[in-house]
Amino acid sequence: MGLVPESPSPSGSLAWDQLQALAPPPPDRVRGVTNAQAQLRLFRSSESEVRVTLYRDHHAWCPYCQKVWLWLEEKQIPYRIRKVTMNCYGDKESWYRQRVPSGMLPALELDGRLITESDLILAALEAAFGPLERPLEDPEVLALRQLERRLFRAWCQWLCCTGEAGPASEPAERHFEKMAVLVEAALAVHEGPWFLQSLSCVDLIFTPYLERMGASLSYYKGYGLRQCHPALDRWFSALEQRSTYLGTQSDFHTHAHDLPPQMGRCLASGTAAQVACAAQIDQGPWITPHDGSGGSGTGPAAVAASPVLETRQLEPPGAALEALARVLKHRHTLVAVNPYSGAGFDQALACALTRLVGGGVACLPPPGSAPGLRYLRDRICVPRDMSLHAARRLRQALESTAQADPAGALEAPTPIPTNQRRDQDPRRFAPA
Ligand SMILES: N[C@@H](CCC(=O)N[C@@H](CS)C(=O)NCC(=O)O)C(=O)O
Repeated sequence: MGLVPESPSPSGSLAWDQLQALAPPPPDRVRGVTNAQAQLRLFRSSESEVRVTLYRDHHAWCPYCQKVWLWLEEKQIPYRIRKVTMNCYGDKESWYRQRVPSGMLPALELDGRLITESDLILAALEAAFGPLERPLEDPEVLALRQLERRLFRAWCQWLCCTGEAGPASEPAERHFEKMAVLVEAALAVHEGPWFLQSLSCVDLIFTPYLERMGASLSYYKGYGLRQCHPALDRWFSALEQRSTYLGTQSDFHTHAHDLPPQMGRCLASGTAAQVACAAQIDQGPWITPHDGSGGSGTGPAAVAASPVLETRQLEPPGAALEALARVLKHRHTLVAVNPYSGAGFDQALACALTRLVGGGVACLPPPGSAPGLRYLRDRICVPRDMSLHAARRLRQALESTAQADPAGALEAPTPIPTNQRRDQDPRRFAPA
């Protein structure tokens, strides 16, 4: 890679200041590309022109927030962002409850007027700033919005209500299939990958749940939404070429573990295909040798071979360094919140980051550090922490370092809780 200084420490890992020197400066969150860390988005406007504040959840788990977020980004409306905790991962901020007693997200302030309910929010934004390609109340748009809700209900039914493989789950699976075929037929009405002639509000309305369907059906049912539905694959691929979508896009691992507490439960079918998909999502490999440019499932050969089609976007340059910068920013908190971070964990983390940047594959972490490394691996949250490809690089580096732990190479990590995610309480990461 040519990035790594010549002389790492005796343990084989780079020193913290050497790692810091490799980390790129943070990108322009305010005027640059869509990103999950911004608190203000100006595009080409000045701050005095901001009329909108979006209240969305800290971790970008809320699908209704993603819909509004994408709309603002596609229309390049300047706005502020205030982040709020969801019940499943922490206590709601009291200032938010004073504003929105139900605590529900998203909410939006437009010229000082508070609006809740994502559809009403989009309607208010449309009235103020004009439609995104076609009005929400256009008859073709309305019919497609209803179809989105039908697909959503079919997904909930299959994912949450029928757990057994075989006849018990077949009607729900068949019904979902039928709805997905209707969505494919709707995509075939116009030329090009989108629901209408070009990207419109309809695509943004479908995005949050189609993203979550792809992830959850792969993890809990071993079902490849994109593999089974070529028009949906084409639609996802077109989205993956937009920086707006990429800035809000999550990954399969994040959704597989953020959905159970939000949905009540997600039932795994237990088939061989499902077990294989879940294992790949949880344990990798995230980067495969098929993949010249890096990123499991991104090169054509890897996509064909993998049961998990998470993205077709090739790994962009700089993914590993993006991950490095994000870990370094929160290094001390990451160590403090990790229940396994005893003595030596800091050293293990330096070792993993050295592997991440392409140096020190011989670097051995202190004995017993594997559980802490895997705990961190399992809590990377996309896009809250970093992009999908950066997360793959980091997961891979943490896991390969854990495997080099002479005392616990095979030690299983503590399972991620399914009824709540207080392990993801954002308070300790709040800026001072
Ligand atoms: N119909 C509402 C649904 C919003 C909704 O269900 N929000 C969930 C998050 S996805 C929520 O805020 N739940 C309370 C919480 O999680 O704290 C909308 O479209 O805005």
